[in-house]
Amino acid sequence: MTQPIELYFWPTPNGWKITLALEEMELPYEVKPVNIGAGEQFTPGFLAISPNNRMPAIVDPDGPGGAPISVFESGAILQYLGRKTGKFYPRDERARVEVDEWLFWQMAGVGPMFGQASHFRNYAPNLVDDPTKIEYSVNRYNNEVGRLLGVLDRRLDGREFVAGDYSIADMALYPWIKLAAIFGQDMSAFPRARAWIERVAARPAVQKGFAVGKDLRKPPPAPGSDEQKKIAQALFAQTAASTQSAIEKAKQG
Ligand SMILES: N[C@@H](CCC(=O)N[C@@H](CS)C(=O)NCC(=O)O)C(=O)O
Repeated sequence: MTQPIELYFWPTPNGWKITLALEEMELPYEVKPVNIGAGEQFTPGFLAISPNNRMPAIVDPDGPGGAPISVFESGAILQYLGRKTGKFYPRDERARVEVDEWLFWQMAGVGPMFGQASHFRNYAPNLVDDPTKIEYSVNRYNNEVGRLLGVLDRRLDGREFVAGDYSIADMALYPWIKLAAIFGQDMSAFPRARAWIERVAARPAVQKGFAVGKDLRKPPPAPGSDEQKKIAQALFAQTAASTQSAIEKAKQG
C-alpha cells in the first residue's frame, strides 16, 4: 500500500502550491501543521528536513529507490512531484524549459515581491509608530507587483495557461496571483490574468487544495496586541542570532 506523503504545511500561498499539486496528482498525503506564528518552524525535527525554517516541506516515504526522501522549497517540491508522477511537468525538453522558466519566475520574482508587498501593506503599518516611514517600501513593492502582473497578463495573451498545458508553473503562481487584489492591485487592469484566475479556480483539485488548512487559520490578532507583537517577532524580526536562540529554545522543548 502506498504510504501518504507527509506535508509540512501552514495555510499560506506557499503552502497551498503543494496542496494544489498533491490534489491534482491524486497523491495521498497527510498534513503536518507547522504553526509558524508559534515558532514551530524552529523545532529540531522540522529543521532536519527544512534547514531554512520555512514551510512547505515534504517527506515522501516512497522516494527514489523505495527509500524516504525529504524536500524543502516549494519549487523543488513541485518539480519532484512532477517528476515522480509524470504529471503537470512535461518530459519533452522544450516544453519542460518553458515550465521551468515560469516556475522560476514565480519563485524568484512573484513570490518574494508579493511577499514584501503584503508585508508592507498588511503587517508593517501596525508595527511602526509612523506610517510615513514605510511609504517608500509600500510604493516600491506595490509597483513591482503591478509590473509582474503586467508581465503575466501579456504572457497570457492567446494562452490558456502560462506554459503549455496546465502545469506546476500555474500551481506555483495561482495562490499568489489570486491574492493580488488584497495587495491593493486593481485587477481590472489585467483582464487576461483575471480570466486565468477564474480558469484555474474552476478546477476541482484547486478548490480542494485551497480549502486545506481552513481550520488552522485564525483571524489576525488585533493591531498592537501582545499576540500580534509575538507573531511579528517570530516572523518579521528574524536575525541569525535570534534564529539560533529560537533553535536552542525549541531544542529544550
Ligand atoms: N522560498 C520558500 C518560501 C517559503 C516561505 O516563505 N514560507 C513562510 C510562510 S509563507 C514560512 O514558513 N515562514 C516561517 C518563518 O518566517 O519563520 C518556498 O517557496 O518554499
